[in-house]
Amino acid sequence: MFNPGATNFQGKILLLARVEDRRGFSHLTKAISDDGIGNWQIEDKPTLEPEPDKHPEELWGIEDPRISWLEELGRWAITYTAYSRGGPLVAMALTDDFINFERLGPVMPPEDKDAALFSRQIDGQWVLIHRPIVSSYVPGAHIWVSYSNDLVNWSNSRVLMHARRGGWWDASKIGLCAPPLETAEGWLMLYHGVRQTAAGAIYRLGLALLDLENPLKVLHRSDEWVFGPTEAYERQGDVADAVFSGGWVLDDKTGLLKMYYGGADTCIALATASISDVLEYIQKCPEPREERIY
Ligand code: BMA
Repeated sequence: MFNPGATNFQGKILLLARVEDRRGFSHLTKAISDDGIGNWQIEDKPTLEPEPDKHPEELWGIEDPRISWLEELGRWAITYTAYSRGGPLVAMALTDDFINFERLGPVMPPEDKDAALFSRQIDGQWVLIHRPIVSSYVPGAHIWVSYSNDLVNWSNSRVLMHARRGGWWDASKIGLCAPPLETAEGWLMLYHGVRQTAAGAIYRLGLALLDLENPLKVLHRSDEWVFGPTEAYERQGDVADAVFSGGWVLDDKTGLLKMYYGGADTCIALATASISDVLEYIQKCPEPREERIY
């Protein structure tokens, strides 16, 4: 089990975990805990399974969910990677109860993943963050946004944030982690950056802060990674040296941010931070400057 999405649900914390079966295909299984720390009730059957007969794009499984509570709809949206014959793509499902799911099907063609919705409409439109692999003409994999009126048809796609190049920790490939978190200071964005080394890739996490009314405006971006593999369960496993988060949950009363993440594509772990510390940190980070990127 690894790479879960996370949300508040009926006063508890619900994770939708990626479970990889022995064929190598993934499905999603929910786990619920009162405090989000211990006593997880893990469903003994898959909660959301690939349905390749009805949804051919789910042929080789469904992976890496992100969960967004959509204020205007009063429902949760789950964006996940469907592993199709043509490569990974972004699919979406809606739910009221995490028992029944309304699948909307593919919303982005392959190759595309690491998608999540902003929790409310901006200027009357839904906004999706995603990470297409665009073309061999443009090096690197960058974070994009697209806009929609109906959650199905997406357009007006543009780059939100570029992967850096050269020696940076987030050179060549970046992607959204947990859905952006709305704060008074802006949308807090957690993303992963991939560094290719002689020994393989290292997946680490960084932060950015986006303007509340124009999320294309990146106010601050961390130059340094803020979370990386250090513990044995993050350094050793199916994929070494990978921390990969798909969900975080803020306790409004205490200000404690709980970040759930996959360790080495093998286990699920939890890290916490105080939201005020995180916001203080990101506001001290520089504004992104393109000349520093290229
Ligand atoms: C990414 C995704 C994640 C995975 C990570 C590290 O590309 O496929 O599911 O956790 O690689 O292997």
